[in-house]
Amino acid sequence: MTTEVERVCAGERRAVAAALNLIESTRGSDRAAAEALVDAVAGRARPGGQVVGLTGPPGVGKSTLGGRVVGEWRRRGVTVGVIAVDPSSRASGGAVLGDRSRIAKPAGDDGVFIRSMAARDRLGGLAPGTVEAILVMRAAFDRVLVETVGVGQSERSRRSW
Ligand SMILES: Nc1nc2c(ncn2[C@@H]2O[C@H](COP(=O)(O)OP(=O)(O)O)[C@@H](O)[C@H]2O)c(=O)[nH]1
Ligand SMILES: [Mg+2]
Repeated sequence: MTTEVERVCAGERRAVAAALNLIESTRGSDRAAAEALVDAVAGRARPGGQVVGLTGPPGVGKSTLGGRVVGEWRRRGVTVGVIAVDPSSRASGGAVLGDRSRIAKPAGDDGVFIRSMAARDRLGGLAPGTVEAILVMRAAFDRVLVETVGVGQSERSRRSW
């Protein structure tokens, strides 16, 4: 556990991905480990770090703005974690592919880590585990950007599915 926490705090991509998988795991037996990990990283935010959220209705320009913000942060040499919360397809249970993380990772840039999370049936624009994922990313990267479905998007999607 200690090793995993240190690897997350060092910004190791594989450790961050594993931590996020643990948080999103639906196996009940993973929950205690996920909570222990989150507790361990919660106090390890990068000094001077920032968490920025973008929300709003679909098509308003969140991903476009977010991509520019990420580019500027990278120009300044800070590392960035992005969490993109997608409304879920009820049929597939997964994120809607067409709206998946439209903030693109600049090719060959290991200073940007992007993760999509499905909002599932949760209303209000955050996925289950989003806050835990923010705590992990806040320990791993200098900046964290969260793009959420606007309040109302899942609610509307729900009717059309
Ligand atoms: N005219 C104009 N179009 C924009 C602007 N920002 C984004 N767009 C366009 O609006 C569409 C939706 O943008 P996107 O960033 O995907 O919105 P999101 O759904 O909120 O993430 C895309 O076709 C963008 O190119 C803007 O400032 N002005
Ligand atoms: Mg978007």
